[in-house]
Order: sequence, then C-alpha cells, then structure tokens
Amino acid sequence: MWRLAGLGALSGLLAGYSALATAELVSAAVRPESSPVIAVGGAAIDRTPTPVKDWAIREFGTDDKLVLQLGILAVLTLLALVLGALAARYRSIGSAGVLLFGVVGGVAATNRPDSTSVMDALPSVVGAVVGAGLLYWLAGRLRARRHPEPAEEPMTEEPVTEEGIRLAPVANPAHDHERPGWDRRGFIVAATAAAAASTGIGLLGRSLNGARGQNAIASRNQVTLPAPASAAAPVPKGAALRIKDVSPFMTPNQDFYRVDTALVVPRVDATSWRLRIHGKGVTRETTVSFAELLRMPLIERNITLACVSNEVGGPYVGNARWIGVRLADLLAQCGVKPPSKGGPADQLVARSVDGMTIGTPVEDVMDGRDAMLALGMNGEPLPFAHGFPVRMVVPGLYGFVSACKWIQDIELTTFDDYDPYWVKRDWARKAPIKTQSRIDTPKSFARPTTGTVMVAGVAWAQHRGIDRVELRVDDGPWQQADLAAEDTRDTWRQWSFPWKATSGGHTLTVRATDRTGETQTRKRTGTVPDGASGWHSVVVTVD
Ligand SMILES: Nc1nc2c(c(=O)[nH]1)N[C@H]1C(S)=C(S)[C@@H](COP(=O)(O)O)O[C@H]1N2
Ligand SMILES: [Mo]
Repeated sequence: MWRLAGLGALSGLLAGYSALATAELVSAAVRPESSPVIAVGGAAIDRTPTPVKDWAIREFGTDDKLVLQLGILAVLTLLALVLGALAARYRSIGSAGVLLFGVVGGVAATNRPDSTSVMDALPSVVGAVVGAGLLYWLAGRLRARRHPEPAEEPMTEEPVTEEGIRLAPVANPAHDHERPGWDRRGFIVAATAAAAASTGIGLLGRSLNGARGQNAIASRNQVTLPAPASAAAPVPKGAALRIKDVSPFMTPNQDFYRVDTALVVPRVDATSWRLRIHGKGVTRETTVSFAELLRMPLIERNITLACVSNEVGGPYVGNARWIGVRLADLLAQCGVKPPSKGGPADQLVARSVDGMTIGTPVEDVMDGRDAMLALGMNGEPLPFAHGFPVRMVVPGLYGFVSACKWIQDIELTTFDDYDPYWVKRDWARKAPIKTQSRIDTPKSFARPTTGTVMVAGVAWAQHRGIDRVELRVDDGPWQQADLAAEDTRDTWRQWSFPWKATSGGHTLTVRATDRTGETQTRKRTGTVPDGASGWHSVVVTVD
C-alpha cells in the first residue's frame, strides 16, 4: 500500500519532469517566455501584493526571481508527488490532474502582457499531455499484475524450499495484497527511459532557447556607439575620493543594481527593433529604428539612477555614463508640447517588449533636463539586463516612473486616462527621487579601533544637487562632512568624515541637504508609495 503510493509519487515526479522538459523544448519553437514556469512566474509577480513584492526585492534583491522560480518548482514537485500517489490508485484522475495544470500554464502564458498569440499555450499543453500520458502508463505498470492469473506467475517467484520442493501458493487474500504484484522490470525500464529522454529533451530545449538569443547578441556585438554631439564634461578630479569601501563614483555595469519584473531577460534584436511614438498631441506619429537613433545627434551624461524600492541605506542606486538621444528633441519633432506650452498630454507612457508600462510626466521630460533614450551605458551598448537596445533615463525620477528598459512604444496620454503597471499596484503616479545619504563605511557591527576612523559614503538628490552632508555621532551635534567635488546635480556625491573614534559602542548617523536648501527628513517612511525617507545609521563598537 505504502510502496504503491511511493512508486506512484515517483511516477508523478517523472511525469512532472517530462512535462516541464517537453514544455521547454516546445517553448523554444514558440518563444522562451511561453514556458510554463516563466509564464506562471510572471503571472505570480504581477499578482503578488505590493508589500510582499517589496519585501522580496528587499530580502532577495536581484535573486528575487530565482527564489520565485525555485518556489514554483517546489510547489510543482509537491503537486507531482501527490498526483502520482493518487494515480497509483486512480490513474485517470491523477493523469487528468496533470492535464489540468497544463491548462493553468497555458492560460497563464496566453494572458501575459507580451503574449500575442494562443500559440503561447502550446508548451504547457503539449508538456502536460506528455506528462499525463507518461503518468497513466507508469501507473499502469504499477498495477499490471495486481491480480495476476496463476498461469502467468513466474516460477521463480514461487517460494521454494532448500530441498527444491515448491510450496503451494497460499490462498490468502491478505498475503496476495502484500506481494509485489506489479511489473517491476517494466516500471524500472520505463521510468529510466522516461528520465533519460526527458533530460535529453529538456537540455535540447534549453540550448535551442539559448540559441534564439543569438541574433540579438550578434546585433549587440555589431553596435559601435558614435561619438556624442554633446559630450559629458570630464568628471572633476575630486569627485572620486580615494577611500576604501566607498561606492565607486561610476558604477561598473556588472555591479549596477537590477530591478525589473522580467523572469527571462528580453533579448531584442536591434536590427528589427522599432520605437513608435504616438498619442495625444502627436502631430507627426513616428516610428524609428535603432540605426536611425544612432545617426541622430547624441548626448552623453552621467546620471545616477535610483529605485523606489531602495530602503534607507539600501543598495538600489547606481551612477553611470549614459549616451543617447535627447527625448525632448525627439518628442518636439513629433509635434509634442508640454502641458505648460498647451500640450494636451501630461503623461508619457513607455511600453517595453515585455509588456511593462511606465508613466512619466511630459513636463519633466521636456523641462530642459537631460531625459534621454539611452543607447549606451558606461561606454558600451546597454547590457541586455539593463534594457538593450534602448531604455529611458530621466534625471531626478525613480526608475519605476522613468527608466523603461527594452522600450518599444511611447504613448502620449494623460494621468487621468491611464494608470501604468506600478500605479495599478499602489505606487505613486509621480515620484521624484528623495534626498538621501548613505554610510558605506564602516558597516554596521564593524569593530574599528580607537583613533581616526574614516566614515564615508554617498549622497544623492538628483536634479537638485547635494549641498551639504552632516554626520552625527550618538546624540552629539551635527558635524559637516567633507564633500567630494560635484560632477553634476544629476549625479550622487561622495562624502567623508575623519572621526576620532573613542572606545565603546557608537551610532553614526548621516543626513544630506540638497541645493534647494531642504534637509533630508528624519521621518521614517517605507518604500511604498513614493520612496523611503529617514536617516541612515550604523552601529559600531570601537575597541
Ligand atoms: N521593462 C522594464 N523596465 C523597467 C522595469 C521593469 O520591471 N521592466 N523596472 C524599472 C525600475 S523599478 C527601475 S528602478 C529601473 C532599474 O533599472 P536597472 O535594472 O537598469 O538598474 O528600471 C525600470 N525599468
Ligand atoms: Mo525601481
């Protein structure tokens, strides 16, 4: 009885594995994002309550997606075990259960915002049919000889005494129930074959899915970023302090934080990519290619990007040198006017290839700041994870209201008419970046020795600029920190403070004041809806 359930559970596991492997292969023929785990994962992300999502970004950071996928796999494993155990007794019901999950996956895949065809259901459905079929068949092996014909009973399975005398089978129904009444060989052969075939199919699917990105990779390799018509001024020498453990003034691409909802990083082929600009007040609707953007006059700017999900003291902020097309110029060519000049649209909604929507005030984009369609980041084409081929960057606004990656559509509309993705999920419609400062060194719980301890970090108030940074030791007075040279008001600023550390436990607190004269508020708020506020502190013990 328990053995039957156990073998059934094993069959369920194999069926689930073969279903996912098959789905992987079919998704390579449809599109990678249509695979069930990705589709269900995407649907889960979109439906995750904002507090939970915020918590996941905080706890797991860029690994949040890995955690989610592992979670989905854990749930699927459990379901497969249960359905398998069920199938050992009721094989039609167990197999039908597998089919049901295929339907769930298929519905999830076709309902993704980037799904354009019912074909997206195919991987889930075909996978489930294969998995259900395998489970049905394996469960059949388990029962093949539950009630064996006496004539079919192999001689060797009869109990035989040492003298070679065959004992008569005992006609005992209870005993009959206990004996291994199943096709052991058939099951083992089938199970092994299914496991091996699934692994082969899955690996083939994986590699085909990987190969699909080759055109995109090739198109990225072919990009040569032209010299900008308007170069960024050289970073002042004093902008980067030579202090160990301070965030480098320019954040290397591989260290740049990543926050998005994409379970599979979109790999867009730049040669077929187009951006459409349309909507209210657009008198000349425009579609531009990547090559056309590269031929336009480009600007190069250092801009510090920040995520609204960044907690006080958190890591989701980075500074890069972006090169791209001034968005205001392109919009003006399309006939767009900001609301202050009588334009009918106050919201610009950017749409990405993966269905993300991000709304930005048209006024901000056209008020003279260097809002851009970025094509390059720190001297190279955008990395895929950061939006290749084109993304938006707007100085002064959190990423969720400005920095659409993998952009493919810009629609001019109004805040009244349309709520983009995050706004539908409790986040604010408008979200300028709050003035913030962070202590990078020493870290909390560090144990420096008495004497001079270099306290240092970064402060940012994009598009307003940092005017002053102050440090407080315990409940002492605020003391002016040394500020590194300012690059631009759109970039962060390093600061340092040589602290005469005395022994014992101490709390170090930092605050910044921006160039409008406003000092970073001490009032602690969470990240939802428009960014965390409060002061960053670290607690250290001086030995
Ligand atoms: N297509 C797309 N663009 C997106 C997002 C997203 O989820 N999808 N996230 C936004 C958010 S919340 C932020 S903070 C920035 C982060 O950009 P980065 O990952 O390059 O640092 O991208 C923005 N652009
Ligand atoms: Mo963000």
